[in-house]
Amino acid sequence: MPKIEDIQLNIIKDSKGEDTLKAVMTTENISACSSIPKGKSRGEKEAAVVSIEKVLMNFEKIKPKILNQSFNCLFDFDNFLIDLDQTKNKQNLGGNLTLVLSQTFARFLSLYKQKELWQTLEEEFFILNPALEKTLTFSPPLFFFNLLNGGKHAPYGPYIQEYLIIPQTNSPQKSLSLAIEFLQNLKIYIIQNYSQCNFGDEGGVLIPSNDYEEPLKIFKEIKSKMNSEIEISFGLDVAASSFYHKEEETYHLAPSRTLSSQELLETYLDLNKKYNLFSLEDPFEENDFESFKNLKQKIGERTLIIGDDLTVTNSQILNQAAQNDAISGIIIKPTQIGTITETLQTIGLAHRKGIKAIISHRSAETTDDFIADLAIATRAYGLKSGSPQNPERVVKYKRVISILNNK
Ligand code: 2PG
Ligand code: MG
Repeated sequence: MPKIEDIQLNIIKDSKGEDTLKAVMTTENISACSSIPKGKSRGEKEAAVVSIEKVLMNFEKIKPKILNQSFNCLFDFDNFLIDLDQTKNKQNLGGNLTLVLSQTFARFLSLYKQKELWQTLEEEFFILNPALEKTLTFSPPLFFFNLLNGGKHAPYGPYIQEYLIIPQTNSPQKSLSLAIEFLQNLKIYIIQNYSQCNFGDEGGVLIPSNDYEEPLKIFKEIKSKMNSEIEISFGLDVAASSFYHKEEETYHLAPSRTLSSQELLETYLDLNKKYNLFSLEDPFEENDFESFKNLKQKIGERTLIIGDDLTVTNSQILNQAAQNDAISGIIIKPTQIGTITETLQTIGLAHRKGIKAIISHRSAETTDDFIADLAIATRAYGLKSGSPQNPERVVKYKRVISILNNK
């Protein structure tokens, strides 16, 4: 391996207009760069995000140490960072600093080996999870499109954070085209019914109503008019921690609806009867494994019960969730854990436990398409990257399509 001759850390703007990190690693003939996103609805146990000022100071301290070393693989590089940090949640260096370096090193390695990023990640993934190489088969990831934004991602609207469509096709190209058509119809519907159409953080439309069922009614109407040959399923990312009242142990689902977890569970069963939900992400607050389990048992196997804030891409917490039989799917966000190696370990564990991994963007994104390569490399079940309205979201779907066209 060549030594990294220089690393630059730059501050760029994300899709919310806020500061985020971009790193560039160079040698004589290689220049690799990568940038990282940021979440608004963050799980309590996620890797720490430290301030940009502190990141810059930390970076100046560790940069000479990195430049002094030679790393044979991503695993070596990430372990070097983990050792330097010495905390469980990367609070010394900052998970944002470790991740931007880890991601950029993965690109650096690919360029050095003259391979595609997904090939390098695949190699690392199977080194970490050797038994999976023989058992995992490849099929393209399903796309999860968030077309209507609520909760923390919207200035007004329902308290549920994301209303998604999931086209049931193994053609990513057809899936994207269908989502674009659906979104177009949705915009027309919103303009006709609410006179103007605004958008939330992930490029989904907004509605001026707190009614949590309204978006599903609208989706159902649009779906029936489209009459598509490909089944269009619906999903929710409830992000229930964002409207959970700890002291009262209740959920404030809408202005006049405060529910116990049992009542919330029944609400989901009712919605499922009407809308045949394909997936329910974070249906309860992030420490309530028990309610996840109850829902999973009652709702039946057809609906994926997905952990995000619950599991925060952490293999130990995933283990706990699996032991509790709390989930059938897991959201994977590298920012939640702070290195790509640990991300690959968590995805490997998910595969071994029979839990479907869905690789995900964050609400404040950049145009980096790293997660598309990650999804292909790890044989992920799905990719969740918001609405095809915004370039920073579309670029990830398109990267999957382009990888598969050239594979
Ligand atoms: C989520 C994500 C992405 P955030 O909850 O799944 O959609 O949101 O990045 O704000 O955590
Ligand atoms: Mg989520």
